[in-house]
Order: sequence, then C-alpha cells, then structure tokens
Amino acid sequence: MHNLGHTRSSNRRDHLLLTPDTFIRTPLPSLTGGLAIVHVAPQVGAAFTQMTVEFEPKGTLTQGTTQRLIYVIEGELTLDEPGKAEPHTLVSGGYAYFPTDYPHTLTAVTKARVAVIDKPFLPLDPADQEALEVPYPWFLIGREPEIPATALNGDEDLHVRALLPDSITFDFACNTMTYAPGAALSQVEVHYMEHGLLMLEGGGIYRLGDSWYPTSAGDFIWMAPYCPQWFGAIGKKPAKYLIYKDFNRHTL
Ligand code: UGY
Ligand code: MN
Repeated sequence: MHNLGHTRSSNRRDHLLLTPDTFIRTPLPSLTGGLAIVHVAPQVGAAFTQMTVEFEPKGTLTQGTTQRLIYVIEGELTLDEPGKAEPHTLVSGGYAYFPTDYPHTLTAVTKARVAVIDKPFLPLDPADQEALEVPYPWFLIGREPEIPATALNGDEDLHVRALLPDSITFDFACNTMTYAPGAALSQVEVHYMEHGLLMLEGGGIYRLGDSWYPTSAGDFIWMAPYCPQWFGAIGKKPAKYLIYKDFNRHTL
C-alpha cells in the first residue's frame, strides 16, 4: 500500500514525538556493522544526543567524544573495558555508564538494539567538587531489573528505578518508570530539565505542551525545558519507559 503521508510523529517547538515509521538509519563514525537512529540531537535544541543503535552480529561501537550511557533493549553484546581480561556480557535491561574519555568497545554477539545517550559533561564548581568523596563520575555496569524500585510520591502503581547513583557529581539522571495499567503521573509537570524518553513496553496517552498523543512501545519523545508533560497508562499490560533528564546543576 502507498504511504498516504500520515504519521503520529510530530515536531513542535517544545517537543518531538517520533514513531518507528519515521525513523531514519544512518552510519556513524566509531560504529561498524550497525546503523544509528538519532532520535534527538543539539540540531533541534537539545543539550544531549540520544540514539538507538541497531547492530548486526559482530557489529561494534567504540567510545565517542563525551560521557555516555548505554541500555540494551534487545540482543546480547559484550563490553570490553581497559584493564579487564574478561569482557562483560550484556543482555536486555543491562546498562553501563562511561565517563568522558573512558575507552570501551561494545560488540554484538547476536542482532541487538541499544539505547545510547551522549552528553558533554558539566563539571561542578571546584569548591562543590572538593566536598565530594568521589569528585568525578565513575564507570558503572548494572542490570535494570536488579535495581530496587521506588514508588513515585508513594504511588505503588508507579515504580522508578534509577540507573545512576544518587551523587551530585553526575550531571544527568536516567531512570525507568513502570506504570501499572491505569496509573498516571499525579501532576502535569513543568520543569527546567529536558527529557529524552524511549517507550519500552505497553503504552498510554502522553500530554506534551497542549497536545495529547497516543504512544506505545518503540516511540521516542523529546521534551524541551518547561514542556508541560503528563502520562497515563492505558491497556492491560504495564507501560514502561526509559527517561533521561539533565540533573544536579544550576541553570547558569
Ligand atoms: O523525572 C521526571 O521528571 C519524570 N517524572 N517526568 C516524566 O515522567 N515525564
Ligand atoms: Mn519530567
């Protein structure tokens, strides 16, 4: 059937909704045997880049120019890091954080899809930094299902898992949020932080600015600073998303 020029994707001043039918795949330096879908980048006004990298078996991704967080959506990969004889194995829900200039090679064992978030690091003021036991962010590897869940504002139907440690040295946060069917954010949020959001499971209605969008697994959303936002989960399965936000820094 011909494409009739219809899509749920939308590009507005303070938000982007990108649905899989509009994804464009591109090669990237430091990526072999795979292609990247660049969901959001400074070109649209964001202060970070988020992409989904799709690997063929044996495809590789090496270090970029900034700090990086990776989250495995599906497939199996190995991760080599300096000074380690044995590589780590990562499968769905596995993630890693690399500080700026931390050498790493991710190699796909099977076909795999990985969310990649790259952000130039914003250092703390020297005085704030000195007060910390560990002054700079450190390499991390983990499994999202093993992170203890917190009920958002005491709502047991809305679970948050924080992938990064609770330390002011990190300049962004990346969490998963899991909504039981029918659960919703308890307020419309309007805040100075921006978000990159990848819908991992289920779906619902996302309010972005003055628009309400049906959203489901596979969709990507960027929310600019101060974009009014709200989500309610719909359907019989939980809705789950991976969400980035800039964090722990003054605005000036
Ligand atoms: O952390 C957050 O700001 C999160 N509650 N926002 C969102 O889910 N749109
Ligand atoms: Mn928010």
